[in-house]
Amino acid sequence: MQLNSSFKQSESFSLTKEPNPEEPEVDKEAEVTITRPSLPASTGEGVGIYLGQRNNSLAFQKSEELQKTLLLHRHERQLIILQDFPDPDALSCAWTYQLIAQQYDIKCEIIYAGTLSHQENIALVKLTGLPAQRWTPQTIKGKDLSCYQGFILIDNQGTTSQLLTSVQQAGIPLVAVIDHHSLQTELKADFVDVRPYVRATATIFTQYLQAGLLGLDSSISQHVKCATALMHGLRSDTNRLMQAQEEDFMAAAYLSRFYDAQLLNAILQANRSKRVMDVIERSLKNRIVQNNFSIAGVGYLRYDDRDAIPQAADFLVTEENVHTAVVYGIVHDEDDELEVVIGSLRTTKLTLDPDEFIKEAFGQDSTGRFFGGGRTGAGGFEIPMGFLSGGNENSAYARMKWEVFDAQIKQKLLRLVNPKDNPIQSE
Ligand SMILES: [Mn+2]
Repeated sequence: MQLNSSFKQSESFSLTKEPNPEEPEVDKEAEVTITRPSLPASTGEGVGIYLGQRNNSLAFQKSEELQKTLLLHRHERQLIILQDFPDPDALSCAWTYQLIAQQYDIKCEIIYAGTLSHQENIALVKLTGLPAQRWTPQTIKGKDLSCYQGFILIDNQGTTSQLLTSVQQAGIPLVAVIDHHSLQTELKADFVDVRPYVRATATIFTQYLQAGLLGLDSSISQHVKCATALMHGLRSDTNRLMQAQEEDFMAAAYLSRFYDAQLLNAILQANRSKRVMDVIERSLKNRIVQNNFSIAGVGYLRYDDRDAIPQAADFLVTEENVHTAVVYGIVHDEDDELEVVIGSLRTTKLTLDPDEFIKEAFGQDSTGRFFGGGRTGAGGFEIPMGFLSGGNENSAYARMKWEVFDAQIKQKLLRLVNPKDNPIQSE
């Protein structure tokens, strides 16, 4: 394969030649749930540079391994499974994988069970033509899965997807896992590249591109759009590069040769819907502040507006004397009477590990699975309501149900926020 030769090139890690000057601002983070990214914290320049070099060689090694895996799986059909509410990092990487795999005559479908909720994610998919499809747990049951020979997990390890069980039950083998959240469980796959110290999966995928797995070409519109999507993913997982480390900057520098700054700007300019604004308003009205934590329950919201929760948390954490915000609500899917409590945490406190905090606050379900987790600065949780789902035509019942969940979540949070206080009182 002609790709082999390009592995030799170290040129690909050199600096950009035609930088795209415009750096658009404003970037709201899309939600990321579950799992943890432990971080490295390089101190001192020498250490940083050393890590950088070592990581480059790991990146090359992993790229070679991935290429071998792709060769073994030529002519297959594969499913790329994303988390239920995919974020730009996941979406852009899945697309990149699809384009890389195409060269080996591997046909991939990118699927997710939930919805594209954040206005920027909708804009990303629309404006770039990103080929992701929504398959609900019902849809997948009606599909003939026997035509797929493998599945891939990208930017997740299967713990945040409702589709995993169906795919496993159909006997489809896991071919590859590429992620930057910390390892959840031992995963049996032909190819595993899980690097928790990397801030975005988009960085890992950009390194594959640099290693020659796909030669980007600025004259191919799809490549430009994919590079733009990767840039968006990278920026959004690093808080506009503010939490980026050397590797992420190197990746962004490489992408800057190909991405379309105007297109990225258009994606970032996507406006919030009125309903999202209303949820943010509710979070402001309902918040209680204790010990620099701002906590707000926002009641019921529609499935499509789920992303209003992290956006409200992003907003609440900007208040003076607040370092951490937690916003939660009951998200309901009218179609199948499904209800789930969804929450988001945002923190600017360096010593607060969102993953630890959420795991400690909410614990595990009966199967030992945590209700949530996080990465640097952000975390999320999902608590299924099971038997208590639905029945909301009865408004007294709906209100009572919300009050119980609201009180329980506050208790659990305040126990950590304010261990000595009577946890139920609010200020
Ligand atoms: Mn990510």
